[in-house]
Amino acid sequence: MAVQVPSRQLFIDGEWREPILKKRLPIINPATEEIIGNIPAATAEDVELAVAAARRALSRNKGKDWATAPGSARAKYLRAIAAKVTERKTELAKLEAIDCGKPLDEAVWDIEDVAGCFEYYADLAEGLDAKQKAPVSLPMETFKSYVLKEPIGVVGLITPWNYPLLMATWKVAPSLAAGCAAILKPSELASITCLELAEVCREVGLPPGVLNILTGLGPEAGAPLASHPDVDKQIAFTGSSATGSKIMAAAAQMVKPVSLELGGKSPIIVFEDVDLDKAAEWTAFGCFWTNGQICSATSRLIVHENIVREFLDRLVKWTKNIKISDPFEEGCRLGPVVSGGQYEKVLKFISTAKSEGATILSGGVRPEHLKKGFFVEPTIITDVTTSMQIWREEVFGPVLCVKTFSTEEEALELANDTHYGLGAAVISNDLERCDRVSKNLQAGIVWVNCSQPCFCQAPWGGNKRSGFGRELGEWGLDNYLSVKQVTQYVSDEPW
Ligand code: TXE
Repeated sequence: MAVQVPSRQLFIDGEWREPILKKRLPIINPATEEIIGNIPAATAEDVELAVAAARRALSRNKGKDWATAPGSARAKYLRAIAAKVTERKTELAKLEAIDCGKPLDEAVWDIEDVAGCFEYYADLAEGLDAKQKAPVSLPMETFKSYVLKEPIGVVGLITPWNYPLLMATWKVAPSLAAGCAAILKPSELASITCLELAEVCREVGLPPGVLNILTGLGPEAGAPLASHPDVDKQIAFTGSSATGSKIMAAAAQMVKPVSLELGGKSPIIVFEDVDLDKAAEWTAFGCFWTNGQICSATSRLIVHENIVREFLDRLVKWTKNIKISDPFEEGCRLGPVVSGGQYEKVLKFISTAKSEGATILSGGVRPEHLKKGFFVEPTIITDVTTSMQIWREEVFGPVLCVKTFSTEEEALELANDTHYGLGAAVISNDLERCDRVSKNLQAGIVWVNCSQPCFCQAPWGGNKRSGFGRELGEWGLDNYLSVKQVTQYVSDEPW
């Protein structure tokens, strides 16, 4: 399918600007391995311009700036962005699909979620006005106290490639709703739709400098943003634990807040009382959706020993029916992984699992009918021990590893046997047991009788090495607000 990739520049201070060093990076279609365009590559000099523009956006017009305007005024822009995104939905979905390899239908849902998220934070921006000056009850009548919620200021946002526009939106929408000015640095592996978001912002007349978008490499564009002294929140980040740790170290030098949404190795526990077909479907969905390139993918299956054989039979059958193809083909359910690097990484995980003694029950290779592109068959690995790399480390690919259990305690022990703590799923018809297990799972998100559904109203984020801070819902807005206490002495008596 012909998709025209627009040629764009960096978006700084409401305008398109060529990167100062004039560098550009190729865009590779992961389904064909062909170069289909290029993106501008920002460096520290461009970061300087963007941070200065964001600062100006917060101090324009003597107090009538973005930050101090009523939330309802900002909400109008967020709604206008949502409307434009909806208007351009099909085109944006095609650009997303060709850039990161996700099936076109899925990309359409992502873009719908993008519009929904801007709408949702428009509502919260409006609600913010009524929440100002919330009284605090004090133990002494001689004092009166209230709380102001104020935007943190200039914020840096660094995002990954698996849901390029949606992950950016999870940060852009609440930060703008809060009254912050933002600099977004999307992943160099999938930036096209974020640059289109810039065009959308230009078209709706978002005040200059409120959102700046700098594409480019992590060390060249992301690192200078993460260490810039004029950024107040440094950084809202989604990505790998290794990069998250570097960002946190840079922020620590300046004592700046960060929120980190990092990797995961999330478990899915399947008890013996389940409907096997339904449980197999959720298990497959939980691990192979978006090719397992989801931070919360439930990639460790912990299944009751009494049903393991029958369950795996159905799961393998299920995965064999998944259509793997170019994302634009009718009925495609799995496209390629995002890049050559990611493809090599996934295959290496599989070969290491084999060499450590695990069994590749199905998949593990490139599908025979696809000679080009970064395609990997959905892979199920058994005979896994808890010391193997495949059990411990995030693959970020369509790879499920399996262990069995006999008691609930054992299942929980296995589920919590990880440095990560992002998602977890439990499948059972016994809802009391589901409640009990949910309480004992060490994760920021627990799914019962499902895996991966995500709503912009509910908090999202992890514990342990999966990071901290919560995105989405009101928690997402709080990420970009600081709380000010105002306390007044209201007595005539001398203090
Ligand atoms: O991640 P990075 P990559 C995991 C997944 C994947 C691995 C590597 O396992 O295989 O990470 O992917 C920017 N200072 N996840 O290399 O490096 C980078 O440009 C500032 C899980 O893509 O973390 C991009 O915009 N920024 C994850 C963003 O960080 C830097 C999603 C993420 O890239 C930087 C993605 C630096 N020094 C990958 N170096 C999830 N949790 O969803 C890089 N970046």
